[in-house]
Amino acid sequence: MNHPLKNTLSLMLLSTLSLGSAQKVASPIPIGIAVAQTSNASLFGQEQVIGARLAEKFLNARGGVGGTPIKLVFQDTSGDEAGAINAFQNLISKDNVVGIVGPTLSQQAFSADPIADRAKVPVLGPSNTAKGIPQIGAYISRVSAPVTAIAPNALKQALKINPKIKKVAVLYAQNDAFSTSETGIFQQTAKDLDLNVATVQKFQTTDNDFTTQVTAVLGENVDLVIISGLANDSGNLIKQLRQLGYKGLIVGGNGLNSSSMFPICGQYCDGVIVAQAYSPTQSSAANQLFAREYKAQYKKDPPQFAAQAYTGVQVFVDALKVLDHKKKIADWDLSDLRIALNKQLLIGKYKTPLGDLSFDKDGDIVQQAFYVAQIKMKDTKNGTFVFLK
Ligand code: LEU
Repeated sequence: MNHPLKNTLSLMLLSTLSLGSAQKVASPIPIGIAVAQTSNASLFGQEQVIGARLAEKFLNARGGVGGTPIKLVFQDTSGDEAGAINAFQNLISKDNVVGIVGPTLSQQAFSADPIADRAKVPVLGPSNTAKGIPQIGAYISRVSAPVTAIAPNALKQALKINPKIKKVAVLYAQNDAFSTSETGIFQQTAKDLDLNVATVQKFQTTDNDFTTQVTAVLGENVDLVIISGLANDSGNLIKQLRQLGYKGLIVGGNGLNSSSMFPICGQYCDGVIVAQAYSPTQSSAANQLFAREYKAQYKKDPPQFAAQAYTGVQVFVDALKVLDHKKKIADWDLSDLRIALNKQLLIGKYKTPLGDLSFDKDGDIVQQAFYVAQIKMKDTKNGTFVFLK
């Protein structure tokens, strides 16, 4: 067992493995997509997969990176931290991706992003909106504008629709990092707007029965309800609020920004106000192309999470193109490229479906325009987000 040759062999093997620095970049160029393809979070992840795939198709049809195509490598994060960590590890060490678009939830990002950061692999969050995401590390940026930029818009719009609103109820999922971050902004904005926050109710993203919370809300006679949660929980909460008699306006956060919620709350989704970081009518040439392609394939307007995932892939490709001019991507050492890619993406300017964008020094998105939409249900399963602003 302890044959000297065996030790020599394992030493050789070890040094080959640690020669990660000798690894070249594969062709086609692998870009990791780590989003929720299963679990409740897949209600959002499905839209992200579609957006990323459209970017791959569209950008490769236009020459990829200096003639070399990109190839998306998908690793399902599922909906929890362990799933995201596992997906990130596979993408970094097994699939040798140049960078990662993901994960779906901020709750997952706080666990998985540090792994990529330590490995010096650039991450673009496609939907993480909690405070503090880009501050996780130098390799972490995002194309999803934070709660601070988004959430207040929905409240202001609700006050335009009903200027008489005085008393509000706030509900949030206390086991979710983004929901707790977002509710902080909602509550602060409500106070800034001189609204009276009559009650704050907590729930879990895994809850199905909201009788306790709804009873408390109804007891306060509020004229606005503000919800921060994910799609399944929020959908059920809205339904129960309406069924038990709540008649006022409802503002929903980023987790209510998906038509996947419609079959859950059905006709009761009607009228819910949700702020948006993307509009299908955004006038940039990049968006005209994206929206047209999406519509041709799916017969409806593209949703925000698809547009943001598309944007994440595009930012990587645009930054890779700049580096490719300096030295063909295939000639780069993988770890060197990852480091250079991170630097390049942070200094670039991008023309995307979200409009013109760049990044601040932390890696947070600098975006020009935001919007607000209201849900309009056609029947018990189908509806649309109608843009108010
Ligand atoms: N914005 C959420 C978050 O940061 C995710 C989104 C898919 C609802 O967790």
